[in-house]
Amino acid sequence: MLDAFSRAVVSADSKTSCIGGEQLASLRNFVAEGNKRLDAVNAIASNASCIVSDAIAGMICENQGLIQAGGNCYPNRRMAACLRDGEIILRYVSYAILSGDASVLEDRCLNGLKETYTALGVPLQSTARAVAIMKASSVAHINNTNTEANGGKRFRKMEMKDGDCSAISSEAASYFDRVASALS
Ligand SMILES: CCC1=C(C)/C(=C/C2=NC(=C\c3[nH]c(/C=C4\NC(=O)[C@H](C)[C@H]4CC)c(C)c3CCC(=O)O)/C(CCC(=O)O)=C2C)NC1=O
Repeated sequence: MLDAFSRAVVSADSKTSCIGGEQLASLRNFVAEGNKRLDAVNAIASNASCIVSDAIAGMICENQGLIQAGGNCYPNRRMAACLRDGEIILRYVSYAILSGDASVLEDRCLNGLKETYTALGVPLQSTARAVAIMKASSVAHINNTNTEANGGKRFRKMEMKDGDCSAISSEAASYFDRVASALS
């Protein structure tokens, strides 16, 4: 498992070079923009159960066969496993955002997940759909653009300083995309 700093070390070592130039500039930026990263992680972690349950509910709304006999969210044991998996995936995405590196997500969550799902008959496309909804709602929480129309009764705005969050939100989006591509 690596983070932005250890990634720079590993990559420099593989070339027997010192860390400098571009790598140092990129780490300097990582530190300078660090509060945005922490706010992004907080935006997801503080709304995790809402993000997960909304995504699984949305996935089921679009495909109600999932909760009928023979569906992979039926009976309740499987529904619980699905909600738990949504939480696991979101948690690992938040670790990747915190460390600025996807390796924790890849190594500890995605490695072998497609094979496990295939063996258990967990539908990959439905999982990808739930992940896509989690991505949309997480990015909205990071950018603080979530609306009452989408949030309903549980709508809540985070206390955050206004600023340009485009870099951190597209980085976050890229980790969700990695989940989707690992399952495709
Ligand atoms: C650390 C990382 C980690 C991950 C990611 C993980 C996933 C994981 N999900 C599982 C099951 C499962 N996962 C789902 C998930 C779903 N079913 C659906 O229809 C939806 C599309 C989807 C939710 C979005 C279900 C229903 C099961 C139970 C399947 C069964 O027992 O038949 C299992 C089999 C063991 C178990 O049931 O607990 C694993 C290992 N475990 C881990 O330790």
